[in-house]
Amino acid sequence: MEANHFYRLMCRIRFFEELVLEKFPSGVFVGTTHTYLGQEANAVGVVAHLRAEDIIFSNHRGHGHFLAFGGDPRALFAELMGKRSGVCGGRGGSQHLHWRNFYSNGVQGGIVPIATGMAFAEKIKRSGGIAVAFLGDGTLGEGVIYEAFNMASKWNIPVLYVVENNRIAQTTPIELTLAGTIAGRFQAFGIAGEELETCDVLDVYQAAGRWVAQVRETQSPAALILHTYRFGPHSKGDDTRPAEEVARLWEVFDPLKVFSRRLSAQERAAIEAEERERIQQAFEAALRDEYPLPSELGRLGENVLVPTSSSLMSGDILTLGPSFNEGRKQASGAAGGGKGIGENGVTVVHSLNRALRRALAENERVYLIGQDLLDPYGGAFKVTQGCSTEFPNRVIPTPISEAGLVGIAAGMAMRGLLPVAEIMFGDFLTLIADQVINHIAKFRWTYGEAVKVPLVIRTPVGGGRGYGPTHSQSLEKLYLGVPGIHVVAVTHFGSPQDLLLHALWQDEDPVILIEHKSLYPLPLFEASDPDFEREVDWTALGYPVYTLRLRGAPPPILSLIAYGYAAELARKAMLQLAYREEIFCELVVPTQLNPCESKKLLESVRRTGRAIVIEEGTLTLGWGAEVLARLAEQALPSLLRVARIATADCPIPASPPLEKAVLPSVEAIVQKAIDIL
Ligand SMILES: Cc1ncc(C[n+]2csc(CCOP(=O)(O)OP(=O)(O)O)c2C)c(N)n1
Repeated sequence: MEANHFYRLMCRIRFFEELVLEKFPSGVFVGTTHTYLGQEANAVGVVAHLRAEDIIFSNHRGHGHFLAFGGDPRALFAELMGKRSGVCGGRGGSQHLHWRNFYSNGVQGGIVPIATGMAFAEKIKRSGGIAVAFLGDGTLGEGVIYEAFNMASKWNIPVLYVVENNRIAQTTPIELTLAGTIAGRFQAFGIAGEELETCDVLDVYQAAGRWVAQVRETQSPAALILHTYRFGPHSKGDDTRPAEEVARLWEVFDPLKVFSRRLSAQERAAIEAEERERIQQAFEAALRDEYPLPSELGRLGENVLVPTSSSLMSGDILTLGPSFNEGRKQASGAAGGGKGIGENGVTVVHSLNRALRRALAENERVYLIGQDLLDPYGGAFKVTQGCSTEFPNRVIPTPISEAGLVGIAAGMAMRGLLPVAEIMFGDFLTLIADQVINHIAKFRWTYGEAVKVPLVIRTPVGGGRGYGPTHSQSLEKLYLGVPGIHVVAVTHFGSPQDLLLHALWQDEDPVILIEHKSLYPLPLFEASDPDFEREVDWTALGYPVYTLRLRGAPPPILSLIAYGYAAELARKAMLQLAYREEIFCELVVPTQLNPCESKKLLESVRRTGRAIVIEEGTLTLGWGAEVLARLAEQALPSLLRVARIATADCPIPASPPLEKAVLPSVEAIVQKAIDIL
């Protein structure tokens, strides 16, 4: 390949990523992004050796790999915007790409065994194809990759593992997480390879050539370890490194600068001008492209509930007219379960943060453990902000090892500590399933009550932000019905602080605390709310159940039952139904999902005769299905009609109109209420 073409591709990646960061704040892109600034030489040098039959499996930082593979910048921009012309029609967003033999996914580690399996298949088929898996240094914390290395070596699988060691994972420097050496990890499995400390694409090209050829010839795995630098933030605006350090990287290690010395001034200017123009054109074309329609959700979108009544679309929140506000009582509902200490005017995220600080201050047994918890970053959603500054020895930053960190936290809990583990996205609850189901939830019972595991696992869940299929889910149902663990959902109708502290101080059983991302910025419900009055009751395990009614409204004829953020949708629907349709509901908001306790729900349905259960997990076999089964078993004969609203049984797309179609909405609740009445 003509060497100047390397410069062209590196410029394409560079200008693409710069424009992404520049335009992100304007709101044209959805979800998130991880730019490849500074690492351009790696993708270009490696991908240049691949043939049509070869496979690339990339990760969250995949734009550079995609563009080096020949991917279309317009399709990539469009994917980041959630447009129909995107690489995956807007379903995946930045981290979930597939075109020809290029694949990427945003869950660390999991791609490594998959790429290995693909290479195995190519070997079995004798296609001559090999696979290349790109992974970051932080991903070396995921245990599952070692299982893949072992099998790849044992079974002689033709896969090249390319580790891009940019020396930092999100905000955590490699020194805090890597024991031994990167090369040693491969040596342990008998995998040959080479390490390279360079930002010159020609060096990468030569080394990659040797190892791609070796993998092809020997039909065995190899490793290429590229020591490199990330020039941009991890995602956008979240760089915790000192500005001078980043400026020095640009100065000394810029692969474009290094290569451009080989070009004449004219050659360089011409390539740069062409690529800049190409990227600008691609961006503008993508901007003009259309969003997909809900009808384009495809095979898995067939059961999506599309609201039919246009009169009910996208109404703003309305406050009730005076007739419904007559007879308004002074706030009497907050019999405990209201707001925690000093919570006037705070948001859900602040309330949770206060809980953690109080817990650390009040009890030396409390430890926080998880990824990127240290200040100044303070956790991906800032729930732990300030904790490591105040309690430096009791906030433990971990590698990207969900199963490992939860296992360690469980061990700490069994030996007398009170750990709070954070799983950065609820989607990664899948990675801890074995730890939770086969270990943590079972120990106490199995060991004849001789041990307890007082571990709290906190995790943000939910969609609505365009994060796409693997960062938007509400997967708590995976743990519902598992004996031995409490699953508890934060609500802004009570005190998240008190809820978290109750989960911690009960000091008996493991708890998974579900925190919907869209709740974080919401202010806590005030007992003096002008429209709603609130009643609080408690489960046997001491978790609150809230019932909300419209002040001064006629008796309710419909129960809305919802937890987490779905309860906020239900609250808005309640206002619309009352104001526009004169349909009066009461809203029951449990916080304890597992073990499932239905007393308050039954009481409500016995009063109203009708129920809609709303949740953000997928519909089939969800929490709502269990609740309705219990109502059917126990509330008859007073039960007249029931219905469920949930996320459709479809992956959650990144594209805004598609995501909106899949997730539960205020309009869907209103429409369903009208339908069943
Ligand atoms: C299983 C899992 N845990 C956590 C995350 C959140 N996350 C996304 S990227 C990232 C850092 C990855 O670091 P590294 O592997 O070094 O790659 P880099 O970002 O430096 O390219 C983290 C923690 C994730 N996507 N998947």
